[in-house]
Amino acid sequence: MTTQFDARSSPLRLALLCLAIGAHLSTAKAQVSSWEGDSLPTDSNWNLVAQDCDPTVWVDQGWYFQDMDSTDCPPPLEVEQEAFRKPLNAWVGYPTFFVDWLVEGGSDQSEIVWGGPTALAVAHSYGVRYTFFVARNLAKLNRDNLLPLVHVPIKPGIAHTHRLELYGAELYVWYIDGQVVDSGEPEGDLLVFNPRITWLGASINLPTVNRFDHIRYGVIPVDASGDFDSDGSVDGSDYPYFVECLCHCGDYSGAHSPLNAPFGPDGPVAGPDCDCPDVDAGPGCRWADMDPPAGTGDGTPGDGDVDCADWFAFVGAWTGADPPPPAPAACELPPTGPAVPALTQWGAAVLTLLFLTALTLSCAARPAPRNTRRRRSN
Ligand SMILES: [Ca+2]
Ligand SMILES: [Ca+2]
Ligand SMILES: [Ca+2]
Ligand SMILES: [Ca+2]
Repeated sequence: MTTQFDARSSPLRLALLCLAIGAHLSTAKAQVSSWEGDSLPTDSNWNLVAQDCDPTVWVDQGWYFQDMDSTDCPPPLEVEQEAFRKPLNAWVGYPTFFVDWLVEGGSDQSEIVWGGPTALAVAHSYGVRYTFFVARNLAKLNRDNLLPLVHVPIKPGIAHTHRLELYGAELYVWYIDGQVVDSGEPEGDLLVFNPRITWLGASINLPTVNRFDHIRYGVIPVDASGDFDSDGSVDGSDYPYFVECLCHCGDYSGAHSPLNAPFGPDGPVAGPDCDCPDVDAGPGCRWADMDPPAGTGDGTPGDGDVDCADWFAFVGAWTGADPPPPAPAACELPPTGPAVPALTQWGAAVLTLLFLTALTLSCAARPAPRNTRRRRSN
């Protein structure tokens, strides 16, 4: 499995693809599969398992759109839909697994009862499954018809990041926009008995325009590793996801994702101007929180955020054959600047010097106290 980008769409993606290819020649197999919504699903090895009533689909700036209206769809289905599937057999036996997808469902929650407007499911052949439905204003999880359904209202009009994390048969966690909305003990381990992932868009009773930014899945990366795709290397395959972590700044709608932005000629090299100190990295970016914690911590890397300190740690951990890209604009050092810790000392020294100079000037300009002048006149 490899991360996939549409190299046709921008110089950035071409540069990233070259970095990724160079990295994969020298490292282990990536354990994350990623579709970034910038190509047709069937061009990214998704198997088309259902297509009815000729849905209109297109790709625009890193999003995959589905425009569907069942009004004129013929019987017996009278539904407009398309569904895609991939096997997960390559992940059988792994202790952890995640699915991360950013989606906006285009029609209201009444469609959820009928299975639309969007759904994503991971399941194996003997009962363990997680089926998510995402409408414009509501998300639902069905793990089993014998278990309570979980309904979560969501803000309409924007896309939301959903994330399922699985830890064997011990724990499942469902996040929306970085917040836990449901968790508990699974009915069993997903990664046995022909597991697979399926997703769809559908118009059953209401017309809809759905959009998908990405669907990523695989092994949960190790915290503070810098290794998004768990291939044992920190390189160009991890870089775009690191930059995304650097830039989300708590906004999970994809509005500020550098992976979707129309990059300028300097985009792939200089990087976007992002820095989010003290903003929670979120569950999808713990791997990118790599800096030493401030103060007297226990030495565990990571202080909770992904900011410029993490960028320098990421570059420090770089193992790719090609040199790492230059720092994002927000994280550039002065041209002749020293290393990061010394920069802080240097800044403190300048501030101290400025303070002392200001103090001296202030004292020199201050008139003598009035009572002193009185005493002299006496
Ligand atoms: Ca995308
Ligand atoms: Ca990697
Ligand atoms: Ca920080
Ligand atoms: Ca950090």
